[in-house]
Amino acid sequence: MNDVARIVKRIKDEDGRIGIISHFDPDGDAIGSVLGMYNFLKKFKKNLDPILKDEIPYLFKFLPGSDEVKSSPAEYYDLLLLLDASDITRTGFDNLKFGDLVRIDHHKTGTNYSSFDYLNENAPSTTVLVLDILRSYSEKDITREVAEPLYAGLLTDTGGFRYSRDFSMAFSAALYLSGKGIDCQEIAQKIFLRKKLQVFKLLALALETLTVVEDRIAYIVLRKEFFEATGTDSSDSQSFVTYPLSVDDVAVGIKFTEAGDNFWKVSLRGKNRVDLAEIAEEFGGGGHKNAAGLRMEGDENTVVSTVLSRILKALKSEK
Ligand SMILES: [Mn+2]
Repeated sequence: MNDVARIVKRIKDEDGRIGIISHFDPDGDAIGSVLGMYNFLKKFKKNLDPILKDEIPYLFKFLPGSDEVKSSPAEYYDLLLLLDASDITRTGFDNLKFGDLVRIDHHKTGTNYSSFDYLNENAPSTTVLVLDILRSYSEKDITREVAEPLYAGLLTDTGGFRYSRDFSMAFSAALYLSGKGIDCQEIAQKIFLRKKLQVFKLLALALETLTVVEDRIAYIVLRKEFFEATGTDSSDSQSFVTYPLSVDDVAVGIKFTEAGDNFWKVSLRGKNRVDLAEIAEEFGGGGHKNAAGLRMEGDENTVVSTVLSRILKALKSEK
């Protein structure tokens, strides 16, 4: 039996409690994976919890099922489905108890748990891998409520079909999902064209920090005071790393976000020159070659210079 068939059988065989979970600070792919799986399995299972540690950003709240997501897990799950997360710690919960674990993911880094892992780092999104599972489970039950979140994950994780390791996988999944009664234009509009005015005020402050280093790296800094001044939070800046990455000739774009006292979240995006997942991993983070993240303690100057010098070193040795 291959990975997909094994996982489908394991889910079908489960009569107990099933949890569906993804990473903290959920993005479109995390939310889409959880909701796509949840809306599908609802037709077959009773004891089913979709769980996300952090609130769903308002841009994704239109997705069916988003108001049913729980912010804390039950005491025990007979079966836990971990989606778009390289490791159980990425859920943000340290009290998860479960029997078997299924991991479906496209991150390059991470822990292998069992024969119930379905991992493919070439996949454009985790929702595409979830789609493989659901197609094998029951094609006719992939209804609009299932297809819409899956498409949203694919759309956002490819940056609107701008980047992917495997475009044929991305386009064939998109073609399949578009035949399931979803309105692709409306979904794109809801996700990309509904920003609040405060988000632009935040962007304006962030862009004032835009700095280019040796013509190869560009970065922005999001300080706590920016969020306070504009009435926003870090989920409003999820897409901002595109701006430093968009600078001509720059190979790596970085966003530093102040997430606490002396605590920073660092998002790295690349143009296929260095392996950012490898660099993020050195600092306890992870991700993909061209999109990775890490967390670091220290003051702004220390964190910025530590990350910059590591990436400059990688860029120089890559030449
Ligand atoms: Mn993803």
